[in-house]
Amino acid sequence: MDYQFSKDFLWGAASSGPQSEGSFPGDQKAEMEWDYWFKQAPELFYEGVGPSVASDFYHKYKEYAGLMKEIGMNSYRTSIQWSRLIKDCEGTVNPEGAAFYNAVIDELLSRGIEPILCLHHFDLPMYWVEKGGFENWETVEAFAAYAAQCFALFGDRVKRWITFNEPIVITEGGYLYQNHYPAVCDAKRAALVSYHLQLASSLAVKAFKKSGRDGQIGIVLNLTPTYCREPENEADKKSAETADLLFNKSFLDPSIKGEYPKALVELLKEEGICPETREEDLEVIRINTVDFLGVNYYHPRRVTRRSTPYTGPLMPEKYFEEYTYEGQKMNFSRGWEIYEPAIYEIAIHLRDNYGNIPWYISENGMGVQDEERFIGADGTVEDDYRIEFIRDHLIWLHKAIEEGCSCFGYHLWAPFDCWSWKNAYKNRYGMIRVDIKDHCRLSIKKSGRWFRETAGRGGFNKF
Ligand code: BGP
Repeated sequence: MDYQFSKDFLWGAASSGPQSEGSFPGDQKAEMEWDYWFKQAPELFYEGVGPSVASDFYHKYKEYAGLMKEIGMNSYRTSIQWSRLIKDCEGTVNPEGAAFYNAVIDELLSRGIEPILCLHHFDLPMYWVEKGGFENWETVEAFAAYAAQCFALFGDRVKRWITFNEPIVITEGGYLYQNHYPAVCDAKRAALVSYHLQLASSLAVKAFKKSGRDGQIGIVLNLTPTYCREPENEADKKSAETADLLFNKSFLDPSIKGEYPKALVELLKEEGICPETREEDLEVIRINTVDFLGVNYYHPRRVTRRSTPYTGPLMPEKYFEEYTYEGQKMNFSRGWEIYEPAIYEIAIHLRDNYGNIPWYISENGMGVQDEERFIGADGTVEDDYRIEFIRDHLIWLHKAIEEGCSCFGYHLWAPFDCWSWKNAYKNRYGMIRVDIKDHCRLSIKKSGRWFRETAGRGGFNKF
């Protein structure tokens, strides 16, 4: 086999609670930020589709698990919805929610699929949003208590936990670029939220150790390798370094090394937005580093020095401008560049600068609009572009592993089409098609068949 991966390699895919489950009468789920935002402003969501049904994983989890097995997955990451498991600020457990997650875990395990559970995927319950969300210290403590509850309820069977999915996106989406709730633009609040998210993550790690459960706990970060246009130009290089500091190192360093990069602290101080810290909290971060890392990789970031003076509210773009790389390969549906070698560069960077921490690709994928275009005569979505996308990324990942990088798996986003926040069902990511106009009818795409064969053989040959 030209590209052979290890026997225990994770072949799987990821989704999340809010993007797959839906919420239904009688499930006792509390409202979370996306339910609320959709109710307030449905026009912001593609074709007015909100999270209420999503992919109906709540009712169809057995069918989904069966199909996931059929496409060769040996592992599946999803997230527990805090708002489904816990009813209120007092931490009251919703028995329906607990029963649902127990059933999902058992179903997956019975099919030989390892459940990897994430504790937060952009979905803060409204009872905490109303108290200031992650700007409020109480939310941080409540997150740690909720995490401890999850370890107690499900830790006998779940062996890999994730504290947060893409915490930087919570900050940038909610407090800078306004594509997540509360959709404000305020760098000082953003910095505080980031710091509190890191503390919440570190406290969850601490709670996990205290729980005495076997297993490991990690964090999922979306790493965007940053390339500048003119690497020999000092100002250009600096623009890339600053973007890297803000978007990558701000969670990578405290989560893995237990401390913030000095340059980041200095920059925040210069801007007058550095949160106040307590020595005992920094100690929590120092001690409670993660066991492993999940890397979500979709696209690189290409920057150059500013050509015009920056005006407007404080934003990361004060320090750089993004530019289009001539000849870049694009996924036009999502507007994201496709650049496979970055996956190799991430791996080498983790090997050389982060102690070669064990990690896996926790998301990588290609969202395509109007996939109906590719339905063939027998009704299958012929998504050769997705097969090519996965294969080309795996080739670079394989090279990194050959060179000693500790990557233990590859998860595609997503096993099945799921609800994508404001983009709703615009772009389809799954290896399993979900026909949302026909009661979420499910069918395996061509990529699902390819994945089954690849995972089954533990790799693939050159074409
Ligand atoms: C990641 C998120 C996922 C998922 C994916 C695809 O950043 O963790 O939740 O949605 O991106 O992106 P999008 O849904 O914006 O197309």
